[in-house]
Amino acid sequence: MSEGAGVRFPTELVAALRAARRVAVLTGAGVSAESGISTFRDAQTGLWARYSPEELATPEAFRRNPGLVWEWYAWRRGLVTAAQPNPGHLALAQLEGLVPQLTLITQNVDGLHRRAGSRNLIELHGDITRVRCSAEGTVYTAWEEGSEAPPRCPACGAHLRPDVVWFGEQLPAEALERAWMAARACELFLSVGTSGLVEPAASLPRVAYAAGARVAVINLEVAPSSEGRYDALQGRSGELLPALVAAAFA
Ligand code: BJW
Repeated sequence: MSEGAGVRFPTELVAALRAARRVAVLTGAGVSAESGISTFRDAQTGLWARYSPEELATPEAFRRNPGLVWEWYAWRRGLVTAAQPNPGHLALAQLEGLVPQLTLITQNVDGLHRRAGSRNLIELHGDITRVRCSAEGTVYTAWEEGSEAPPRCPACGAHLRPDVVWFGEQLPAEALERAWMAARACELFLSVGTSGLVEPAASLPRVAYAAGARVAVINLEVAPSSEGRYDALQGRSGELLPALVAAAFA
């Protein structure tokens, strides 16, 4: 075992991180939990406790009740704007400067990796701080809230919607292609803070493993779907990621 910041890691994993020329990292909602953003499958609190996120993050929900879905995203946008990157985000940004090529693939829509300084970043599920026209797809980074929810596209008058990927929708093709290439090409793949339930992102660790990469999973709970083939590191990403970087590079 090797140690970093008081945490012990398998020596082979630390050596693999130190030696790797290409590292790919997949993150999920767990990496932002320590920034105070609830994970997707946590019980929701307060105003939104009676709604299931799975039922709101769909095109059908938006068609049925655009005002409700818009307000849910507006509430979440407020939480994200007030949140700060945590030591897990910062460790991944630091790691990008320590390995020859690091590709950070995130399912999160909160922008915290970018705000932490990560640059080679693939946002698979979009960005909650942007909206787009639900009819013609034009993306807006600023818009008038007005009295109506959702507001209307200034160009065509259709409803604006969050610029995120809902269930049943295609992921951005170029982002998905880049993520697949990074998973196939890396020597080490880290999967951090994701339940691994949502496809196609959930397949990325398997793609990397099948292509010969070492795969490590960091999760608060016993690593989901690691099937004994992966290094399973149980704990908070905000503690384990800085400790892993320290173990390999301090
Ligand atoms: C910590 C921690 C700490 C806590 N430290 N850890 C193949 C088979 C079956 C179904 C499908 C399939 N291919 C496609 C589908 C359909 C569907 C799908 O996957 N369904 C499954 C539920 C079965 N996928 C899609 O529809 C995708 N589109 C697609 O594939 O198009 C083609 C197609 C369509 C239809 C059929 C077939 C093909 C689109 C998926 C879009 C997902 N969008 C969302 C919403 C984004 C906007 C928003 O935020 O509102 O993305 S859903 C939601 O889940 C969100 C997340 O990014 C995503 C993943 O969740 P994540 O990040 O894993 O969060 P949690 O909460 O689940 O887990 C958190 C984890 O962290 C837990 O494990 C904790 O233990 C851990 N944790 N604190 C470390 N401090």
